[in-house]
Amino acid sequence: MYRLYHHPGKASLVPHLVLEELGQPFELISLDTDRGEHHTPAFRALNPRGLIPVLIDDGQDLVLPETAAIVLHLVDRHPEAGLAPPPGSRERAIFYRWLVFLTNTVQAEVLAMAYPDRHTTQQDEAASAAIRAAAQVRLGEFLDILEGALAESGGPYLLGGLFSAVDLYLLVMARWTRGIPRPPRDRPRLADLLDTLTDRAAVRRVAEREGLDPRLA
Ligand SMILES: N[C@@H](CCC(=O)N[C@@H](CS)C(=O)NCC(=O)O)C(=O)O
Repeated sequence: MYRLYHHPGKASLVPHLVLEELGQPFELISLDTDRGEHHTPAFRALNPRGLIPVLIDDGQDLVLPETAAIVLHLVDRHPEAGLAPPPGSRERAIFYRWLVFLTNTVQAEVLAMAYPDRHTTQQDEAASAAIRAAAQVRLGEFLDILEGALAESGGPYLLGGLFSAVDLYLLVMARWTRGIPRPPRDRPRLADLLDTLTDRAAVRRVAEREGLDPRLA
């Protein structure tokens, strides 16, 4: 049995989508981040950084923070679901490329945009606004790279004809960047992919469970 610490719309949305697509039984444990429930000693014992998500895999006596690590663990535990190409294959290498790009480049930049005060020692609004604006420019460039990847793969997915967990990661990053000056849907291939993903029954169920707009991004 899996248990996922989550808060609607946060990074936990990625493994929530993966678990639903896998069709595996899981339990959601909601943390109210507005009330600081992710900073309790009990939760920090699971993740010293006090960040969501954390996955508990009872079957393996495993406590696993970090979104990308959780995604990799889940797709490897359930290879029959085909949410990632087989390890060692050329396609798996491309899967790694986009997973790492999404987590350590796109997601990191979104955090700079969302929490600019954590990226400067100058606690004034002008410094935060400058950091936010620069992050939005870079995010626009990253979305262009993803649009190019869809052109190169032939689409509709990042791995061409193969739907995989990196598309679900991309969906959440697109959701988080939907408010920037040049949002993901300004790019035709990304717009088509987002429509394809939000049409999926599992994605709709997750959006409803988290109380999110079914369009998500
Ligand atoms: N590298 C971590 C980052 C996780 C993260 O930033 N989680 C955010 C939610 S999107 C969080 O828990 N924020 C609470 C806070 O910063 O106080 C991962 O990918 O799991």
